[in-house]
Amino acid sequence: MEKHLKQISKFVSLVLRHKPETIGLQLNENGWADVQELIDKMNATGADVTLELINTIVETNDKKRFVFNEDKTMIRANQGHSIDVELNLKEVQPPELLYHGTVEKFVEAIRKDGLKKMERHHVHLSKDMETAVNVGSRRGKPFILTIESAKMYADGHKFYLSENEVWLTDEVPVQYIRF
Ligand code: HQG
Repeated sequence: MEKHLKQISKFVSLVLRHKPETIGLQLNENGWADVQELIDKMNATGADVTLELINTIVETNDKKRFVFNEDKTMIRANQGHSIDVELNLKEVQPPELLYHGTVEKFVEAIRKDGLKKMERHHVHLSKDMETAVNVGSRRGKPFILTIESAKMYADGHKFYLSENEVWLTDEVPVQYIRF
């Protein structure tokens, strides 16, 4: 069951953040999908998805990746999209420092160009180092960068906080990064 949950959660992530077309689903401009349509279209590809399972995924997902609208007829990913959706993220003042977990092999390029958003909409940062360690560990031995976010903000860079507490910004120029 646990394994099935994780597998479906990854599939939902793929569909709601990156490739809705794999199941012939259309998201609206704000990234929302109709819950029943999502279920039906996933099942049409041979998956085994129920409303109960989707509820469990939304409620128990370790990073709160997904959220329902008020009447629970629509679902979307909180962040992490590579497709073009308008999330209307709220702009907020960041704490003094934020963290980014990466790996050694990217450090030289980051020293040169700063942090770039790459395939995603934003550069992802966290307020605690532990999260950054986890993010970096996805790719190998984590290398943690400390970001002088208060200084960036004072210099006019915008920050957004997603509903699941991921700090987002367009880029981090190298002068704000402590290696
Ligand atoms: C690196 C997961 C070379 C950057 C995680 C990262 C997170 C550069 C990679 C969320 C660079 C992009 C985001 C530059 C940045 N040159 N490499 N100039 N600038 N990079 O996956 O932050 O499971 O797009 O360090 O937990 O790793 O999807 O970003 O290593 O929260 O919910 O380029 O994704 O969440 O990789 O991860 P990603 P990320 P989910």
